[in-house]
Amino acid sequence: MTDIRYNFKQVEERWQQAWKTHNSFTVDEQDSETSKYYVLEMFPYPSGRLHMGHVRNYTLGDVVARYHKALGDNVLHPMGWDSFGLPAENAALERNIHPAKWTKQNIIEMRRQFSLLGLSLDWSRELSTSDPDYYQHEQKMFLDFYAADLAYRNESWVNWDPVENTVLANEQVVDGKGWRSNAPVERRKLNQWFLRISRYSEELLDGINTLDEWPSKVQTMQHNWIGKSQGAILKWDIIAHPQTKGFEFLEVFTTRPDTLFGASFCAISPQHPVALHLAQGNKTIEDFLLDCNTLGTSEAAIEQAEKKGLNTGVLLRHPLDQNIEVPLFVANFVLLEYGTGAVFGCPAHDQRDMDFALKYNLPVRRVITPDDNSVSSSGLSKTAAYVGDGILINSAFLNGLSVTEAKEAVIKKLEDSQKGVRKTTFRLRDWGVSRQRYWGCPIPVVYCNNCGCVPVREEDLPVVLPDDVSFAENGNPLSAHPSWKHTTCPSCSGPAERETDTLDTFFESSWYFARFCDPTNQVLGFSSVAAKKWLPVDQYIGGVEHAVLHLLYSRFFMRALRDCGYGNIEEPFKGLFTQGMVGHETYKSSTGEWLAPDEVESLDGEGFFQTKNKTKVLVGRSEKMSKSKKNTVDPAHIITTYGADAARLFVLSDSPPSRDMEWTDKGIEGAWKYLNKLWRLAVQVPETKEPLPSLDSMEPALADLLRLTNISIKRITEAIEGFRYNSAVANIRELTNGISGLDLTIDGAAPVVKFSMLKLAQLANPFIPHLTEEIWNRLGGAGLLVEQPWPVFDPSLVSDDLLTMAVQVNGKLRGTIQVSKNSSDTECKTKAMILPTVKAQLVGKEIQRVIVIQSKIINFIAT
Ligand code: ANZ
Ligand code: ZN
Repeated sequence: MTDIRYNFKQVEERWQQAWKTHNSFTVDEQDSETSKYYVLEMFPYPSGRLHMGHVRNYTLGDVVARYHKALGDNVLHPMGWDSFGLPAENAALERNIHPAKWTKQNIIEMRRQFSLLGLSLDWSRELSTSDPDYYQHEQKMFLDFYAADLAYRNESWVNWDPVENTVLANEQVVDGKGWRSNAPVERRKLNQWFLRISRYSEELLDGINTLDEWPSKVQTMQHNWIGKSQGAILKWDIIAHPQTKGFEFLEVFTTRPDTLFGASFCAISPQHPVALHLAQGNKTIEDFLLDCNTLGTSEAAIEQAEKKGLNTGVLLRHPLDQNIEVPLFVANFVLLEYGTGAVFGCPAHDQRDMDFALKYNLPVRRVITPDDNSVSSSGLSKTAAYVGDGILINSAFLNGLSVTEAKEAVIKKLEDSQKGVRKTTFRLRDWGVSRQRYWGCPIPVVYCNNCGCVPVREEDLPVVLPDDVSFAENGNPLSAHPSWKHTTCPSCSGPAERETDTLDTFFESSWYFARFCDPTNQVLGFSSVAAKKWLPVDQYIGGVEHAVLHLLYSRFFMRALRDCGYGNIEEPFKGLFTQGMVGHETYKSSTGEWLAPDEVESLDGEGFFQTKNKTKVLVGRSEKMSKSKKNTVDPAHIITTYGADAARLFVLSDSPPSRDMEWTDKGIEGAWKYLNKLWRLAVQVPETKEPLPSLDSMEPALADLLRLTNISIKRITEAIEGFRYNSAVANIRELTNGISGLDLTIDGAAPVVKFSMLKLAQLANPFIPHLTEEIWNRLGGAGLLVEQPWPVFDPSLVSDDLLTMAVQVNGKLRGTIQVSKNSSDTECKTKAMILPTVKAQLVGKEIQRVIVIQSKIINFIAT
């Protein structure tokens, strides 16, 4: 009885081979009949090894893809590699292996590991972003952006990561530190390429409202990141001062023009032109500016730093009152790139300004008083700003107005007297895309002494990265290369130098989903026809850490490409699902080193011990798997020990996909045990060709199983639709128990059990595709299971949805009927009329009227 042992190795290999032979997951481009469904998981960086986060992410997507295939959709489920980026360069440094070679090896290894998982991927569309076939198209896009003034070069202050030796986007600075190096970020001034994402601020903001299949937390994060603020820009005249020649006034942006009469100082950013001007010949100011520049440019860095200012000695005149003068400070919390890089401070109604005023001894002038009598304004704190709504006081012509009214009144006055204008600003900054790195897409421009910056001719694309680079020195190997950068100018044919910066790798991931729709297009990254056919991605799945990086850039990219003639797509991702992380307990030895799970063993009741020396191990709580804490579990090892189906089942069953899950030995063993149980059960199903008997003639136990089977179809379908995969798995187990609990000796059991087992195989297929395919085959199911349509339930057997209605004739109860919740009155009547007991009462009579009391009673009035 070799059948009894479930040989997952053989089974998984057999069916992976069969799917391959049948091209089961290759998209049919000719098919224009069935509706398309595009499922995509955020593509991986080819680090060389699959981790559990990958397993979870790609298994989640695989369930969606397999389910939609079964629904009859033409499913596109591709895979590729986000293969540019720093780790490859680090490998080059550490292991003396070329980034291209390292990347290639990693892709081969990861592709192998992915195929072990049995994912329903269309590998014929595979792409790798470091391949010139891929990046030549984005070089063309860059040139199109340049021509449309969507890409520009500008000298600007940047976040400089001193460890990675490169510029970081604001989005890549986390708490003032580089997102990967974790090193405090510095400020530097450099010539950089930017993409004009800010042109789309309003559109990107509005578009969020259409994304109703996105998690609301991601919508909110994007909303806040774009950060629309409505207010005014106002002019403060600079009172003549020996050091301010050439500067007549200062413009400040405010969202609270209503508080203008409470202003007690103005402050400018350390990089503001007035600050730079004042620093010339003033050592104190100069030193202060230098000190401020050690801070990154990101808002987070600035927010967290201690607030510091320096009084410049310059005085400014209030825009609406000649008699008020306030001091001008340089302050480290004023951002150069936001608003005008200058603010007025109103300590009474802004906490930051209040702290600043207390520190530098500036007046606090209250101009708003709460309008509800519960808080008397005299009782307000002397150190806490009042930021609530209220009525204006101490504010000349504004006195007595509400905050909203005052805002309008001030803006009108400012506009009339030409001291200010209404203004909407956005927090969203243009996207700096220059990186001083080798392993990225070359920016296709050259610099010529005669012509300046000149785009490379389209026919000369791609600008290919040179292979022979040295990583010996610090800095960018491209600029150190002896010959690569020397070229001729496309315009005057004189000598020119190539741009040696490469593009931020988020550039590649901003359009790869469109490339998958048209992977062999030689002319463009993708055609508008292909985009129209396949985009948007119906279901996108990935980590929430990309909420404002990749997801916002991609939304911008589609709009920018639309404006460059690439087709009419705006939103790239219709549905978004963000999955939780995979965690594991952490272990520390008695001497305080982290230990990997396979270095410890548990002794029942006595806790954990280090296998090597039997010393007690300290067990920490479950945390995201990470190399530094050694709490990782290698998927490859799990797959060789338990098989892909067990790994898939466990990551899907433990907790709702949106939440974090904890990897445990118990969990994976539980999954493995279940698979074995399912297999033993399937093997016992008697062979039969008998058709399913009718429900009325069935033994009650069989009818119950048939009902459970139908209910399971309904519940599992709904759970899959709602991304409640853990509930789906629970329902699968319930049906399994239902089948295994049946007494096979009951008369007529065989066809019912077989029917239920086949349905179970179908329902569990998206989760555990290999074993279910084997069961289907063994029980004589037709063709490949993966090609079968999704099962449908018989509504009359789904008692979940069934109600019992009383049937009366002339007010007297004559029987009951079972109807589904959504049945119409006519359906109910028809069903009631054919009840034998009702029929008997109606013989020879004429129905005068039928009274239906919804979901409760049908009463036939007959005479
Ligand atoms: C005066 C004022 C009074 C302000 C008050 C607030 C409260 P949001 O809402 O985030 O757009 N601000 C303007 N430009 C700035 C810059 N470059 N760096 C730092 N702060 C800046 O914030 C707008 C408010 O932030 C503006 O309104 C300004 O302070 C400050 F009771 O003006 B307010
Ligand atoms: Zn030239």
